[in-house]
Amino acid sequence: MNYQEAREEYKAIGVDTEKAISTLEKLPISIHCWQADDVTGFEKGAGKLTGGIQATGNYPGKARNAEELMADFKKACSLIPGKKRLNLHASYLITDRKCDRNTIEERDFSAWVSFAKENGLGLDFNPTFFSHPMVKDNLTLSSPDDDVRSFWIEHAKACRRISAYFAKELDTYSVCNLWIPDGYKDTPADRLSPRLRLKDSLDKIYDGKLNGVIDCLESKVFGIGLESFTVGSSEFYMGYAASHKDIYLLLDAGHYHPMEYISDKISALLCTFDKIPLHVTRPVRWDSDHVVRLDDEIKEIAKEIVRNDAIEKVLIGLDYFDASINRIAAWVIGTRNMQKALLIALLEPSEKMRRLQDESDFTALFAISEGIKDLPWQAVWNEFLTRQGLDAGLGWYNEVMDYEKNILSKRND
Ligand code: RNT
Ligand code: ZN
Repeated sequence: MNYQEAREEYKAIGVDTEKAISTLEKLPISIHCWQADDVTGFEKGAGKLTGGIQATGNYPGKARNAEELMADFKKACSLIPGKKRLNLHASYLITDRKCDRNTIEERDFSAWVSFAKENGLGLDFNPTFFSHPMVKDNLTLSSPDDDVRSFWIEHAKACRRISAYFAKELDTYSVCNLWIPDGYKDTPADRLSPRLRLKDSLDKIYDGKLNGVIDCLESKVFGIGLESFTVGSSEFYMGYAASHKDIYLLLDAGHYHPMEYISDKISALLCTFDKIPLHVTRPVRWDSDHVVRLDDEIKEIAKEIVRNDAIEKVLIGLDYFDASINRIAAWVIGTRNMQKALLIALLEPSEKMRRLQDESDFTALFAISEGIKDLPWQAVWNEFLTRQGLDAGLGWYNEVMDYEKNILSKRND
């Protein structure tokens, strides 16, 4: 089916495909830098990934330095339609200076700012509380050791300043997301003290609003080696965020119990928060960070964003790291799937469906919600790609394979 025919079909149910396309064009997706190198980063001696997370697989061609990562990211972006942002981790600093996590500065990220300017990207940021010797016994901001806690408080504060620098330089907000691995392998004797120490650390970190920075806290349910207790649980951070102005809760789709979905949490948080940052990922049995598929939950997340008029409030970031497939393909497929889900949501007659719910006409609602699955959203997607200068179909894949052959396969670790 061609686009004009699809447009007519949607018009018949009261949906304007042109409006959907123009909304999708402007909707930014924050793409995570860490898919390119399995969360390794550029620090001297970087290697083993710790903190209860794991990238599995050894597909050849991972980025070994900033130059390679930037080239890979540009390649991926050339195959991804729409508006993009770049999500960095503190461990991806680019500097010759001798510094540690507690002494990083804006200048250690100036190369990223130039890159972002050249490529029209906003930058988001994450302090890195893992893969470092100052993570003692899997603890950072909740450690009983004052030196450990102070070190990581200084790190988080430095990261907030760097985030503010990104916002100022690039004239757009910068999400500064804090996630710590802290927890215990076995049932702890004391759950409260670590949480009170974390609270105290956060109070020291968030000692004033910084222009352009969207501060948020990412909760988790468990990590590898930390199966019994996580200090920064959902309730802990929700309470903290709710009682502190300008601090938000970030929802990672992999950080809840297997039958618990973040799609349902979006509307709940919209009642009290004006922003909801996301880490969209795909958990398979656990927080496995598989590449996002166009599955039911991603579609549901997108519907919740679109139906609730929350496009400006929900800040979509991706967070997955599959080392078993071509990493550029992983970026392209996962980001496009997020965008496809958003398009499918934008093509719903949501006003009408809401009305049917209020009128208790559940038969009509069911008929429509199932019926729209037969409508040709793919034709609208293809039109969107064409307008973005991209081909429909698997042309992108051939380009990635050429890049693998000519560039990635020449990288020998
Ligand atoms: C870990 C969190 C966290 C990381 C990234 C690398 O479980 O999801 O967001 O994945 O910061
Ligand atoms: Zn995450």
